[in-house]
Amino acid sequence: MFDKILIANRGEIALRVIRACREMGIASVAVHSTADADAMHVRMADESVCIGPAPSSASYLSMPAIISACEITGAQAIHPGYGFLSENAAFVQMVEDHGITFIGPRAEHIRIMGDKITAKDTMKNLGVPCVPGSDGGVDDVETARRVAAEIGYPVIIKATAGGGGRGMKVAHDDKGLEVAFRTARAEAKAAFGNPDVYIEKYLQKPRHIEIQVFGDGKGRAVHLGERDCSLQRRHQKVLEEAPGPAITAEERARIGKTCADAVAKIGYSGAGTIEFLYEDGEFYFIEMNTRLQVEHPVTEAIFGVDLVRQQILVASGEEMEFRQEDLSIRGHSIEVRINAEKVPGFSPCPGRITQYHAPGGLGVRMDSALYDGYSIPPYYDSLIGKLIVHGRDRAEALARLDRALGELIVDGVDTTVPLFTALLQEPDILSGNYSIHWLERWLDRKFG
Ligand code: MV4
Repeated sequence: MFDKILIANRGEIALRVIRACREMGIASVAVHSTADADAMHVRMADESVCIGPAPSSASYLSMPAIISACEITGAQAIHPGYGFLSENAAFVQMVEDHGITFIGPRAEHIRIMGDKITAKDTMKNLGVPCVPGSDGGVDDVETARRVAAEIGYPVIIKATAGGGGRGMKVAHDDKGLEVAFRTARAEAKAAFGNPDVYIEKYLQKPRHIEIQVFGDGKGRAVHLGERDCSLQRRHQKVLEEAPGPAITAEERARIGKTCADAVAKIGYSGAGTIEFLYEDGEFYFIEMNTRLQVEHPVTEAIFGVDLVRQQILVASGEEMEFRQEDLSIRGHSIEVRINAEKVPGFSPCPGRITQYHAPGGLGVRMDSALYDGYSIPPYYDSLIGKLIVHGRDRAEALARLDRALGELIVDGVDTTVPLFTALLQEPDILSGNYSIHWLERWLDRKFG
């Protein structure tokens, strides 16, 4: 096992990893930008290293600065958290070339899943159900027309280098296809330096369901059910829950096994998430994320497992602490993302926290790096906390969420808390009846 791990991240996820390290008797090294000198992750870690100025391009994304911090402190492994360098295959390569362990999948697997055409082709060959569409990329309008005629309109054109909703265009007929195809390619080239696009049948009212998988890197893998992440605004998740309100135990077991078998077959190591669109009882693969996700705590809550601990165990060459038959679901969990943003425009709202009080009690987990008097810097993501509740069933989780939101105090900046208080009044939210378009339609209706 490692003696010392460097956490190449900030905020609540850095604390999450430091906490796992401490429970495992592993020393932690925080890295920080000059803007984060007073950040909680710096205070909580055993050691810290300043790795550069405020912009993340010169600090949290600086590969040489992070590797130097490892060498200076003698950290044997790097946990990347989410975002920043967590899905950068070149970084993984560089880390390993320096004799340091990357806590995450192999560079090869990150590379495969980073190219959406290759990811889909790989998954299809592994028996994972995919959205009908082009086999591989589409280089010209004529091919695009032929594929669209085959699968039927509407279709969606996506950038292979995209993901997370960037670089997508919908076409409803032959007339719209040419414009959509050309714009998608131009935007893909401009945004990612790669014009390659592919085509899929456009699903009109799906849910976003993602399966948590975990591999030991030696050909064994498990699944930990699904999360429903359909409540999103502009591809930013707002609320996530597990299990998915629309998913049956039979569906979970089936798609879960398909996913676990797929990642076992490629020798995947560590935590991964396989994203699906779910419509009319069918799952359609869209992307795979090769990192620990923001919303992992809802899975931890219902399965009673520590995913970061498993990541560290597997990265150090030890076994994960469970097999599929050891894993079962207890109750229901919901996470809401507390952002320093002003609702309804969601404009970022950095500033000084004049008062912070975290909710507590049975079934409540608050993952946050806030403290009284902390100043949220304007340079980074506006996520300032995650409130995760767990109950015996969905109704209890919802009641607990309402209760916990009432206890939470974040003064000095605007937050997304009022959004969740309002959502808890909505019959569709209370019944779990929502698709990926529900939130934006509700915001339009409510605020215009
Ligand atoms: C789609 C789709 C409908 N049909 N693909 C957006 C994010 C990226 N991961 C994939 N996305 C979508 N792909 C097909 N074939 C609709 C979306 C989509 C979406 C997906 C998940 C969550 C929110 C979304 C919001 C708008 C569009």
